[in-house]
Amino acid sequence: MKTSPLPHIAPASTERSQLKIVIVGHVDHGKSSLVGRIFHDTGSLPDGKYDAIKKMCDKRGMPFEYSFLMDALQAERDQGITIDTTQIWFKTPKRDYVIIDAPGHKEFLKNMISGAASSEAAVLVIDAKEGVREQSKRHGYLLHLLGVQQIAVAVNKMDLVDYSEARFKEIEKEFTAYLKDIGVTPSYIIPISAREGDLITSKSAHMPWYTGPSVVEALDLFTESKKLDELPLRFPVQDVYKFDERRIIAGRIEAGSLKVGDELLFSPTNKTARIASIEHWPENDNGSTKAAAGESVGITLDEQIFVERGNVISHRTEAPKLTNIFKAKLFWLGKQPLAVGKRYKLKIATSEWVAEVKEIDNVVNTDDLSHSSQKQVERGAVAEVTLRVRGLIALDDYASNSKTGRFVLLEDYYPVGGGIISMDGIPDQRSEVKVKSTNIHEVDYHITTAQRSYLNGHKGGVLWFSGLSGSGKTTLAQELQRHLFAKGYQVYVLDGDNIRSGLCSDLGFSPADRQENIRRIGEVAALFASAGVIVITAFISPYRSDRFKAQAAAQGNFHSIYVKADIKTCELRDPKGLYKKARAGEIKDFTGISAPYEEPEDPDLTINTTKTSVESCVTMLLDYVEQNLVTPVTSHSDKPSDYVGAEI
Ligand code: ADX
Repeated sequence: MKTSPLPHIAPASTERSQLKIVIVGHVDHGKSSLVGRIFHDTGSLPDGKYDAIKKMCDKRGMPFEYSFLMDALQAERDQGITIDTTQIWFKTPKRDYVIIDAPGHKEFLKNMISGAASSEAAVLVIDAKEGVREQSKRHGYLLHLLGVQQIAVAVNKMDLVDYSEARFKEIEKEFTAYLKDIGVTPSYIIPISAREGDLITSKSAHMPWYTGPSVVEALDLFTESKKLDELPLRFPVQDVYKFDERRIIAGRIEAGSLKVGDELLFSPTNKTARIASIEHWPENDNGSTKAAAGESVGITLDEQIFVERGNVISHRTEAPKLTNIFKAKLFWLGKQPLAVGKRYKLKIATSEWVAEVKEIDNVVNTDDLSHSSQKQVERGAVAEVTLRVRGLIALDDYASNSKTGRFVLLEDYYPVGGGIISMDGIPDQRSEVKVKSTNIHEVDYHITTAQRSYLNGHKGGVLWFSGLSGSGKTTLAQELQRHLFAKGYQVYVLDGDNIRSGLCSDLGFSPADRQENIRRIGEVAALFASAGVIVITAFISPYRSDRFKAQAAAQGNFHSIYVKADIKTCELRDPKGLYKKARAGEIKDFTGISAPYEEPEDPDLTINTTKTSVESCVTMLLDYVEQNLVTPVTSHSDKPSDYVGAEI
């Protein structure tokens, strides 16, 4: 929580509308010339620039090249002299244009992928003589991946093919077919000559057969991302500020709109509250009681619920999906290949997670769109992958919302990949966190998780042991507890037999009773974990769905550990003589004999107790705890002393 004044967010210019575009294409297909030409023909060049370049060319006996203009402007931009990323590059009578990717702008992909720069439309340049190249296809695929839906294809250098309609049609046919396969329909395909100035701003006498718009006319026909207003509300929380007694939830509305009095749903907590007020930055305070996509606003609520950065606000209906797993089409930029089991920082809207690559489903060859199964994804490749996080993320299928349906992966703070989300075939897990009670007013605990970790020297978390009766859960839980306690850690064991004589003494072993048993343990364990304790649970927990609920309760602090031993071994061990009784029919619903055990599908750690000594098993568990729960304190402000007496 911050107590600083409202952040300065410059109000968006309201005078003229603006469209952000990207111009992409093969290196030699004439991007620079096109941009240079557009600048010139729209009268957008800085004074004297054209003459200066012309003079220089004449002096050197070179023909004038529009790309030189671009290079000169680019050089200035790179030195930070005149142009910044948000500067208007050219203007038409209709509106201003910002070019996100200037030719040669190396950071383009990173910026696009990270969402630092998102463009609303694109011009993809193809050389009429060379035709569609692998790189042209890759760019088409990338635009699709990055969510740019308005695309104009400029078939450049038509002068070199005698303005041939047949050649143009050939390229048009090939490229349209390719784009169709990836689900992209270009809005316009325009034959142009950047060098000669054909179809840049107006019709061309050289190509009377073409009746569509010129490049600039096509750009003017594109729409600004106003449509976002009409989508369901998505308001990712950027920060929560405290002024007097008021808490202002600040962020940028990515989609939809909201107004005072609206009932809001907060994800992933699934809490609700109404908007009491909309706070405006002094610069653009018009007293309005509503706000819409694209606006940065602060809101206050009618009741105090716990809200933090990364939460996504929506209306109650048409909420984002909640999931710990999703499929993605991803573009990989990392120097090291992406591989199954690797972990990266994941950013979706304002939330950050640690994501693990669960599967690489396909690596896509962008040239012929063929798929292959590979173990890793190399730099520059596109792949379909499954990513998993601990905890529930609020997100959308990319097809329904491009803002909350895209993500970035970072390694050592650098973006290494990004892409779009598909929830095809993955269930929404919101029902797992539904709260039945009403009129609940949660209180803010005032002591943060980070502060507790600082004091304890480790994080709180649930180590959820699951396995058959006799697999070794209790033995390992006790041994692990002993070692962690000796290190001075806050640790506690919740064990089946003990809990069943108290908290769960009313429960038997029917599926419904086991479900309730695990639900209670899951909630208790989550409380222990949020109190900063390492809680080890030793329960058979035979059903996947029940374990999942326990995981959801722990909100990201859950570690599933499969204590694995086959039924034969367990029966041989039979420490409590229960297998014998079960075989004799004296115990009904006995797990492994007359009741099922669903193996954990994707545990964080598997300990095979049939092959490994207790000592080695404990070593593995200790290593796991050190790696996942004991991290050095990174932020000075995690120190409790910084907060003592201070307003949080
Ligand atoms: S769970 O299935 O609901 O997770 P839990 O771990 O709490 O079970 O309890 C399992 C313990 O209860 C076993 O270790 C065993 O000592 C005892 N027990 C008694 N009856 C059964 C049964 N029918 N199936 C499994 N365990 C049983």
